[in-house]
Amino acid sequence: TTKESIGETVDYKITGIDPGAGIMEATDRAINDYALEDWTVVTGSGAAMTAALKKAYDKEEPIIVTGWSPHWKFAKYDLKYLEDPEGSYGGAEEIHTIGRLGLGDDLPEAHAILEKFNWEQEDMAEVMVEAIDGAKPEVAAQNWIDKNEEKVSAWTEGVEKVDGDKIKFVYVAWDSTVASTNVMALVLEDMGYEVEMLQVEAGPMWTAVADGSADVLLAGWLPITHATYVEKFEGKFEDIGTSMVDVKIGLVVPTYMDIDSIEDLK
Ligand code: PBE
Repeated sequence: TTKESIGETVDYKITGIDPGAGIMEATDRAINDYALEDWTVVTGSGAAMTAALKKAYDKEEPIIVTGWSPHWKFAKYDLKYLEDPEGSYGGAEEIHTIGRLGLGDDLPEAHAILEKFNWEQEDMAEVMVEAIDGAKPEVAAQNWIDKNEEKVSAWTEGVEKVDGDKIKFVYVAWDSTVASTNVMALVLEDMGYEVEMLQVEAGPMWTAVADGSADVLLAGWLPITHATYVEKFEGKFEDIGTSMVDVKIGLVVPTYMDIDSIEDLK
């Protein structure tokens, strides 16, 4: 008998997430760059992806998922990124805070805080792990804030409290984005804001900030992941600041799989 190819063992399927995610566009690029025309990328959601991963992992079955860091899955499972010699997924990415035009004039205190907002991957992972272990996201976020007063006060230092000004966040149900949005919502609430958090899909998230119907999004992954959105809405938003560096997207597999590179999928 001949050894089954990796493709055969996973039915030539890559488990993706929601269609508007930048990582899905990057995965289409990878299919093209590595000539993987026999493969399909299954769309779903972040939650469906992690459910499929858990199911396969528990049985030590092969699976290939679209993955990103920071993410709690790396704390829960032994996983590895497939090497990407073609660079379909870019390299070190950054998470940018993206605001609507005029935010600095209308809500200068919030703008000042958002400008200084930056934290480490371990911080975000801590919030995410606590949430996946059963805490409500806002509880996990508040616990992190309570343990990290110095980091939070570096963002709010010198900024005066406001009296019930309204600010609206848009976010996607990606666990990493849920974590950051909950933390910043609580920080701004503590500074006197009345915060609204609206969960949407990736395209509508960028559209809402670009057309001014929302104030801010915290999940602008640049320069590659959201390049298409940045180009589409050029001149219609403000890149307020970088909240995290050295983040990453790619294809992720359990370490028990005997495969190292996207090239091995051919
Ligand atoms: N992600 C998490 C998003 C950005 C944040 C990597 C799933 C995306 O692919 O667009």
